[in-house]
Amino acid sequence: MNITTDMKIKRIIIWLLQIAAAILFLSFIFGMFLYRGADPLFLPSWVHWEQEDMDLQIDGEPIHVTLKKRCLTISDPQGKQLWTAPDDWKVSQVWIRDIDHDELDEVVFLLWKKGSFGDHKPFWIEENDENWSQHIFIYDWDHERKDRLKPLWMSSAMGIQAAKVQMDEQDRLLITTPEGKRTTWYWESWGLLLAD
Ligand SMILES: [Ca+2]
Repeated sequence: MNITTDMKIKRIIIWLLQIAAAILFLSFIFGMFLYRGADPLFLPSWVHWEQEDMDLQIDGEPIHVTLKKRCLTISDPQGKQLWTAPDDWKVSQVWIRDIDHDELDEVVFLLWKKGSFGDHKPFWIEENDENWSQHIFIYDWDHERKDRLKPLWMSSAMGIQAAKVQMDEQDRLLITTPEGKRTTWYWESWGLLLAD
């Protein structure tokens, strides 16, 4: 083996090592991207993502509700943040409505999150899964709390795909699937039930 051939082999080895390092680096970045839940690439294209920017009152308290870039935030009229959804919750729609008919409005939203269950998974489930799924979360408004939101009802993974949800005049949820099938859900004592 002469000196020229030897140098060529060294160059090829260095070149291959550089490619391997680049692949490792990109895999690491991609893994971090997935882990942090900055997932928009992987959620279905049929999801209807709404943007909201509204001033309103809930239980007599003026608030500002913002839904931007899949993040839900509730602030006071001066702009001080009262509550914001965790980074890994991707909120697609929000309503301030009296869904349980107790004459007080709740904060209701449709979101995507990892894991079929929230913090309160059934005792027979040992480990939450890592799949993205849709959920409906409902919070009471509580003036005593600094963040104002008191969890009322957090659904586990919805059994149906909700491309878009509308709230009717009776505060029922009309859920439309990507195929266009619509079902009606209403509050009954403890949770949402499917209407006949
Ligand atoms: Ca209510």
